[in-house]
Amino acid sequence: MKIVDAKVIVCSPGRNFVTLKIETDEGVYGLGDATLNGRELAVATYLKEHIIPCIINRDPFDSEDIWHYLYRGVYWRRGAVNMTAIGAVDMALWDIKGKALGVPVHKLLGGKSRHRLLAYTHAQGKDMDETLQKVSDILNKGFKAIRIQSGIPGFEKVYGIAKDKGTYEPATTGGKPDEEIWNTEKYLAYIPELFQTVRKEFGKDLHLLHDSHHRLSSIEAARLGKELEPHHLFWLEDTVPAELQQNFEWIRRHTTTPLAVGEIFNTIFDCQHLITQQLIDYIRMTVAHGGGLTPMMKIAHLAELYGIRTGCHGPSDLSPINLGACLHFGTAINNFGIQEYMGYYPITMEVFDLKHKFEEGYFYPSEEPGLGVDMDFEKAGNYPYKKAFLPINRLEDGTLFHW
Ligand code: CS2
Ligand code: MG
Repeated sequence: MKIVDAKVIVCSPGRNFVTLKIETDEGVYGLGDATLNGRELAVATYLKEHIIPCIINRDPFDSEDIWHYLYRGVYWRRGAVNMTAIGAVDMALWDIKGKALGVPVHKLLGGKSRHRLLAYTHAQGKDMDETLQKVSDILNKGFKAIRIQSGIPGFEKVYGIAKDKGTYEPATTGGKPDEEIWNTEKYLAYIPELFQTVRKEFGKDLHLLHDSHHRLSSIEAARLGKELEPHHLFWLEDTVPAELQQNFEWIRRHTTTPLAVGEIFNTIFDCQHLITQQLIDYIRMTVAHGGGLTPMMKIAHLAELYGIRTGCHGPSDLSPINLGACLHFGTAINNFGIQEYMGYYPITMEVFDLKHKFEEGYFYPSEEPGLGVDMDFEKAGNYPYKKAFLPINRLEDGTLFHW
């Protein structure tokens, strides 16, 4: 089997998505998600100009060698744009292998380690009341795990909270990023109260998660983790910016709240120290931004040795192709923890078709050959790319801060 062509499809059904379609001489094609929110065209161009020419005529079954060719072969390793492009190629190759052999991708990765996969979604509201109402709505849909985010008194916009009644979308279209304002003290004063109220209203059985979006110092994260201990979180995510990983040692010394990190990591080297020192409980790297299924399997196996479980990033700003790949990955590995599932705009699902069944808070493994995700290329053409940026964040005095 040979790769004969590859195309990059940039479309915007509800939001921007970049898809790589790899075609073979046997008529089988594979799909990979190459979306990098707010930097879509950088990955699309990198694929078109620098990667596609290198994979033509290669055998798609040689996915391990192709991965190393693209990772080591460029000399310039790592980085979100590079790794997202490599991830899309790798995803598409596994899709081709599965389709060519007539088996779902999880069968090639190790088979079925479970018959269903726990998923969490987001409850988010502009204030406490709206957030509690969302928790109740989500529970009625059958979810067993909910990430709770709420607008903070005194702030107009906060990460994780939809601008209107609709789905949360962090990027805004237009020529330049939006700006948000932040105050950590106000946040730290409000969040424990929010979780106390949620536990009081909805009881102990529900899994609760929370994301601090990299905004705390290590000592602030330790304080939050400690104050949330009575509410037994499933995880506290992205407390500190993870460039300085010693931070996690400080947080660990002070709290038993489980920690999750990794949505912006892109290689095993970003999480190796955190895993081998057991400084985290969940690794949140996802297939698209983590360089594909090939390296993600190695990361999962490393994490397995240290009792660390996975919790792949699954926002609506990655396409259903990434979610499909994450679900095969989660089906096959022993140390699956949970899968993020924000859901998609209905218009997104006019273009993409995900075969995994979702019911009462769980995904069920798809038996479709390959990744079990398809795309209507004609419909995709009706939704052209719209320039969009993720916001930036400033403190009240104007200092540029972490978003
Ligand atoms: C978030 C994301 O899903 C999450 O946990 O942190 O919504 C993140 O902000 C976006 O994916 C950025 O594009
Ligand atoms: Mg997050």
